[in-house]
Amino acid sequence: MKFDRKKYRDDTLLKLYKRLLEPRLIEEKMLILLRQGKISKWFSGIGQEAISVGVVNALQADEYILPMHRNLGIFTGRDIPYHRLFAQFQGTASGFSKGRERSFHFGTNEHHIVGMISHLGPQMGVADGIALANKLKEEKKVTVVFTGDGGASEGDFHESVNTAAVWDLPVIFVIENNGYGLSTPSNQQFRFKNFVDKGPGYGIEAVKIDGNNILEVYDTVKKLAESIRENPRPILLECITFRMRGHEEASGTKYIPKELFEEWGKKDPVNNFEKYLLDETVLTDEIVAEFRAEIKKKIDDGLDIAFAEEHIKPNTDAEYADVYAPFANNSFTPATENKTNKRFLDAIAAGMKQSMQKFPELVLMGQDIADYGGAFKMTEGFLESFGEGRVRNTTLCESAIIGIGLGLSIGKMKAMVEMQFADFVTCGFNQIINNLAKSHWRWGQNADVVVRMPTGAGVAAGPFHSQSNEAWFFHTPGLKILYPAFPNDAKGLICAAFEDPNPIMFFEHKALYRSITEDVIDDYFTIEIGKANLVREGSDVTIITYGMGVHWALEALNKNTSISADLIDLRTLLPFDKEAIEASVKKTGRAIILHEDTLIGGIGGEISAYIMEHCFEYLDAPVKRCASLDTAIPFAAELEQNFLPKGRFENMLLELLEY
Ligand SMILES: Cc1ncc(C[n+]2csc(CCOP(=O)(O)OP(=O)(O)O)c2C)c(N)n1
Repeated sequence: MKFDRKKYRDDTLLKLYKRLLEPRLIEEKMLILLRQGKISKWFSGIGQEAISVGVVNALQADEYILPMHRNLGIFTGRDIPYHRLFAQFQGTASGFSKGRERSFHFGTNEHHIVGMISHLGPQMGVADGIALANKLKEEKKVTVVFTGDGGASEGDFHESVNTAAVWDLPVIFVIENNGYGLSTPSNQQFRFKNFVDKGPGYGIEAVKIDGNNILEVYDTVKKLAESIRENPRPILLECITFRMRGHEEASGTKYIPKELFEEWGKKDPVNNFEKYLLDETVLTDEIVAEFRAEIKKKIDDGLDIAFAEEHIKPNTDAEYADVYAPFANNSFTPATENKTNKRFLDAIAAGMKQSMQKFPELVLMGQDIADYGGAFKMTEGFLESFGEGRVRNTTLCESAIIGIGLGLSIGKMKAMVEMQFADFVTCGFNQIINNLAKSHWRWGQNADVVVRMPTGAGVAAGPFHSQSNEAWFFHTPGLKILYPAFPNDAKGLICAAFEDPNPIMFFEHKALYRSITEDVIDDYFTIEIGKANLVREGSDVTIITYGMGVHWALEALNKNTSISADLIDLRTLLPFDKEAIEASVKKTGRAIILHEDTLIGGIGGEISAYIMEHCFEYLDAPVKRCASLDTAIPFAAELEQNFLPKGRFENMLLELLEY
């Protein structure tokens, strides 16, 4: 291995050497502890350390790094106290995730590190978001994100690199090409020869280096970072390396030819650099011994502290307390009661506009939302008012864009992501369910993202432009779901959504956009999240519904004026207003839940169960559910009407009253 020290001084070389020893010595200790049964699992980065160590030392301390499972050197390089790292590995309290997460799956803003989620690829979208925040604030910072050669097969790689390319985001995508993804060799993973070949395909620069050569990594990243800070753009950095141990310790290495270990053993990043420095007389045997002893002592001291720490005592209240980031949820009362008659769509747009004025850190993202004004023209005129930095036309990359939302939060900004149709959220599902929803609970990072979801049927648009998919999110702790039925509520709730620092799925029924109007408060105001609205008051039955269901129920009640019903518009589905439901059902003794979504696994099931458990003694009849057929949504208008519950609701309501 050839080292070129360029103009780097001795102390720089010595520092790099010492930094390189840290992950190696920690890992050697971990392997012993693993054999002794003192730790449970270990993903080894032995043989690949020069990449992490080169990268972290080439960056400024406040530049974010998003490492993967073999990048211990990033964590040591940011001077995380060893005992905290070890506590994290052991799942004890002085780690970074209150025992909720494993080894490297945590972030720490104090150290400007965002750890991975198991799914690997989503990390890259988050890096784009941090880079976007830096770029919008003109902070001249670079963000570095890691992926393996296997993880780079994921769609997230494409989406994130492509979006970074189009938006000139200051990100270095480091690909640690170690030839394997678990047991799968590269030739079963991809056909191209080098990742650098992908650079021109995305219209960006790409650089390939020897990942085992610490000086090459350090020097390359230093130069790239300097250049990117001045001239923001993404760069692919392919680091050729090899994993000297199994995917994780239990999985062995039988599937890798022995010769490869021999060949790469000779290219060991630590031994080679050590030899080079000894030859150059930068290093002496005494210094080697001194560094090793010092690090070993640090390791032993850290382990003593971490192992002495008590196991976490479960406290259910504490577990629940972190599901959401704290939010006062106070309603903002409007300055005046002045109102203007507005359509549903215009009410939301008005709320968004006032939120953009209130929060200069709020960024809107979505396909065609800029010049074109969005598929439904929700953001018409926004570009002119707020500029292309904050009103962003996105690539057709839902996953990357939602990941960018989380990255913006890490960069202390706020995001709105418009799904062109709620149906397309499937392509960003992973980011919502696993990243946005869980990151506060996992390591205290909120995801200040509102995902707007134009939803619902009734417009004969077929199976992929009409779905009601709120129930998919209802089952995910950490999300909030808002679903207004009236223009004024829509405005108050969209403003509340931007106030709330948590990830919010905001459902807007497309068929309501232009079909209903209401007097909407002109000034900025919010409606409390989690509070239902009693739209009609009665005594014989409780109708619980939301969205279009509220209008169907009103139609049925207007037709059957003799029915005395409480009509509850939930407005917030998660967390739903249990008190309002309980109070009403205890009064009426009968309940029917109506929703446009399909029946099985729908929100009605949960509400019904809640009523059974909490109001059983008050019920005079079984709780009914009225929902769409359990099929996909058909295209032909007649079939669609048959699918929807509207035509069945009145009968079910009458049956319930007669029970
Ligand atoms: C979406 C997803 N699919 C599968 C896995 C299981 N898995 C974990 S690591 C891994 C291999 C990753 O290979 P690579 O990205 O090359 O990184 P390396 O482990 O070689 O460092 C696989 C298949 C996963 N974590 N996430």
